[in-house]
Amino acid sequence: MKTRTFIDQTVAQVRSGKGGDGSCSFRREALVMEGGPDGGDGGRGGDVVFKGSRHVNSLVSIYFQPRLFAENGVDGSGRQRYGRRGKDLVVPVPCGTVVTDADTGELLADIVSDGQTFVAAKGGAGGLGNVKFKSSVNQAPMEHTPGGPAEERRVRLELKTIADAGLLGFPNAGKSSLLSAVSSARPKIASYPFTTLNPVVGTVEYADWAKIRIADVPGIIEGASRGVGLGLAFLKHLERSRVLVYVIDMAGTDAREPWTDYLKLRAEISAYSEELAERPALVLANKMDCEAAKENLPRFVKETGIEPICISCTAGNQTGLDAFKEALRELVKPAPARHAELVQPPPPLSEMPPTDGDEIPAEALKFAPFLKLDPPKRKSHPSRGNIH
Ligand SMILES: Nc1nc2c(ncn2[C@@H]2O[C@H](COP(=O)(O)OP(=O)(O)OP(=O)(O)O)[C@@H](O)[C@H]2O)c(=O)[nH]1
Ligand SMILES: [Mg+2]
Repeated sequence: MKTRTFIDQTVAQVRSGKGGDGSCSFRREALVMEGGPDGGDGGRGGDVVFKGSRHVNSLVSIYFQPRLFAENGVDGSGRQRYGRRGKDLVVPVPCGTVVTDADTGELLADIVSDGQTFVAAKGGAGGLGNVKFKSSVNQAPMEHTPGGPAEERRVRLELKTIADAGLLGFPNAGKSSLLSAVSSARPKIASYPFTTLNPVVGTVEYADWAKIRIADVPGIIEGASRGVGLGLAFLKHLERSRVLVYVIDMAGTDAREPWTDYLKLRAEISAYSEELAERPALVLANKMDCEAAKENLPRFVKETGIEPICISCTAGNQTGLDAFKEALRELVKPAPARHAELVQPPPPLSEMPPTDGDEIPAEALKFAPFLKLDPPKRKSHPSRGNIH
């Protein structure tokens, strides 16, 4: 049986653990008269926690196991035995997961980074045993409290991939070929439509360690906004992208016309979201190694009024990819990684502030943070009134 391995939205039922009840008990022992209260507290119930993880890229595990229940706290018991607290249920989710209340639609959390946590259901507090109520005027208390109730709700989880730029185009336009040419991602490439069925993210790296994440999503065809082909549901993965990259098959494979491809693409994106269609965009003319592409290019410019960046992604015949990377960088403008600053050589000794004698000037100390030159702490002395 073929199972689904990529799920980008699902509904889960979360339930935290109930707190354990406090105990009401009295010490009973041979030869011990009126031993007094000794009922311990209950343990608190476990939380259900969603935790962002870069090792997870889909919500498939929650899809197949949507009931997420944490452990209850254990009741307290006699001899002041406290109940064990219930274990938290920590559920890893991909970075980019949006958590909403499935019943009210309220936005609860947007988990975007690795290690970020969100407590979806808080465990009940542990109850108090009767030992907590003893006092000089109440030496045999019968009071004890029950554990706090569990929290339960239905949450909707939706993955919105985090990428700076998104590739858009008809099936077979060469989106996956482009991603594998400019990044180390290896999406499946083949000459039949809808090869890519799930979003794939690759990272383009620049000489100064700046990085841009690009998402490749399934191809779009005319009528996608009405559900034709794979529809437009996967466009939610581009909602966080700052730049859209239209990849046009300039060779017109499958008897298509590049200029109508572009206009249809724009119309489908506008039907999905006007705001998305307005975002900054780059237009790429792919397959420029083909003769047909060279013939189609002037007509494309005339029909659309757009000068595309001409590229070719086939191995051994790659052209225009550097121009694309630079244009993309200009639009996204990522800051270089801090690593670049760290490899800067230290200033030459001649530029260091001068030192003379025993005194080290304050500016020179900035270059030697490893020297702990704070004045020694004064020792306490009984004559100063310290209590020992
Ligand atoms: N001649 C030529 N062929 C290309 C070029 N880029 C991609 N192709 C071919 O076009 C076909 C489709 O490429 P893909 O990268 O799978 O296209 P895609 O846009 O990802 O297609 P889907 O995933 O189906 O939407 C493959 O056979 C590629 O070898 C190019 O620059 N020149
Ligand atoms: Mg593809």
